[in-house]
Amino acid sequence: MIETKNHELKKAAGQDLYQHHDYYLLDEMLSEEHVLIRQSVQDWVKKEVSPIIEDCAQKAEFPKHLIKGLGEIGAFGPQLPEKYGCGGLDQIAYGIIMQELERGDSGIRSTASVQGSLVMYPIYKFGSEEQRMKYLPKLATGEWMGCFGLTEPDHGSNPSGMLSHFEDKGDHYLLNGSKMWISNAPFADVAVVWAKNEEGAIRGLILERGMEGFTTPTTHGKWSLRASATGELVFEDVKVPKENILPGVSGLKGPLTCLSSARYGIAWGAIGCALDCYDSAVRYSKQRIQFGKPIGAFQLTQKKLAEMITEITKAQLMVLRLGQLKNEDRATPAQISMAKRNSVDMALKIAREARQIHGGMGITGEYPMMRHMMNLESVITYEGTHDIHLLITGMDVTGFNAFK
Ligand code: TGC
Ligand code: FAD
Repeated sequence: MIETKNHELKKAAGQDLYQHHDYYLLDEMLSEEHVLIRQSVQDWVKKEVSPIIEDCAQKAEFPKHLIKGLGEIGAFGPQLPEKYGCGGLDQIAYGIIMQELERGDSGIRSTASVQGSLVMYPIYKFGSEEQRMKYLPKLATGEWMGCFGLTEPDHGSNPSGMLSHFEDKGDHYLLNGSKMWISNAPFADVAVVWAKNEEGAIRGLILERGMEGFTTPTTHGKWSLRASATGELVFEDVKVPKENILPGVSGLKGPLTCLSSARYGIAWGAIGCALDCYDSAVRYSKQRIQFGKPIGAFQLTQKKLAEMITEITKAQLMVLRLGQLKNEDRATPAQISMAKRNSVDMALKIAREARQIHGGMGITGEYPMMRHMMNLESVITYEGTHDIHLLITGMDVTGFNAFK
């Protein structure tokens, strides 16, 4: 009997046996459509992502062939109107899609959330109708891929100090500067770039691959998000046509509004990592025999699992309520910061605990914890670091700005 269980465990290693966990019956608060969307994205991830993702991460390769499928399942801009070829879904559906993609890998969710929240959303929210019609349908299918350039080598948490700038040359703008740590940059067809005009106001520009002076060198040597492509954006006297400026916004609130949408997606997405690690740990603890018993029968293992599902359930409740508020356009940036910070921190802790439950096997690519854990080190840093989000909450509750 004991031998049989350890044998079954070896057979299970490397397979995606994931099942959703809903301890507080939150599905009763979702629509049938939400549950169907979750199942269909989960099925797609099991079929297309799980079999290849470990290998891609080990080789530090972005699985570019998945882009078409991501477009087909509606992962690019699902929350934007159907008129532009997008999904026309609500914010909870958007969150569920991000959760299921990130359950597969944070890099896959990154690709989708950059495309939907950081490239398509600013074009939709701040763009002209011509810009929307030109870019959104192609971005929705994945025919064109986009990236979002805010961070610079010397300005990460403090983007208002950015140095990238452009001058008005009459019939075009002349852009100079650089961006760093840009997801999707190495293969993006389109870049939404934030830079200062001659008056120092931050504006959004749409750049296209092939513009003279615009290059996108790849960032190598990452230990995290290895299945996602990261790069720089370099602008050396790039002539940007005047019709490529986003007319609807000026100032830092432009990029920060986009970040609010992407951070909301991450708040759901990181729960996907936590669910995957918990799911694997529960199964392993029932099957792995030591001292003549499944390790799940020991109190210390149960403490780990009980705390994991408690924290997951709390985070699930938080993002569901946040989704309701977002559907009503009542979610504040500070509420979104709290959820992003909480979900990612929770997921990182769970990845570590779940890794321990798997013992030595936990460090191998047969199980997903190490990959999630490494990925989450980026997720806890990008879109506002853990401490920046704490300071946003601190400012919201006290009224004092502790950033500067
Ligand atoms: P501050 O004076 O506070 O704000 C400037 C203006 O922006 C408004 N605002 C927001 N609007 C919408 N959403 C938000 N979340 C907003 N936060 C602030 C604010 O009301 C103000 O408006 P107005 O009308 O008065 O001008 O700006 P600050 O310079 O003091 O900075 C504040 C701080 C530190 C919170 C902000 O800069 C920040 O969030 N820093 C973190 C930077 C960050 O998150 N970078 C992310 C780069 S993109 C990325 O990481 C993508 S990874 C994608 C992936 O692969 O998934
Ligand atoms: P810094 O801002 O230098 O921060 C370093 C440390 O100082 C952090 O711990 C921070 O919390 C702390 N700190 C900073 N200011 C304060 C303060 N006032 N009080 C207390 N502590 C403070 N950016 C984009 O624009 N587009 C992208 O697509 C993108 N993708 C990314 C992908 C990856 C894999 C990574 C790692 C990053 C990506 N980023 C992207 C950049 C990301 O948003 C930044 O790394 C992040 O905002 C932090 O900036 P920084 O790395 O310069 O760190």
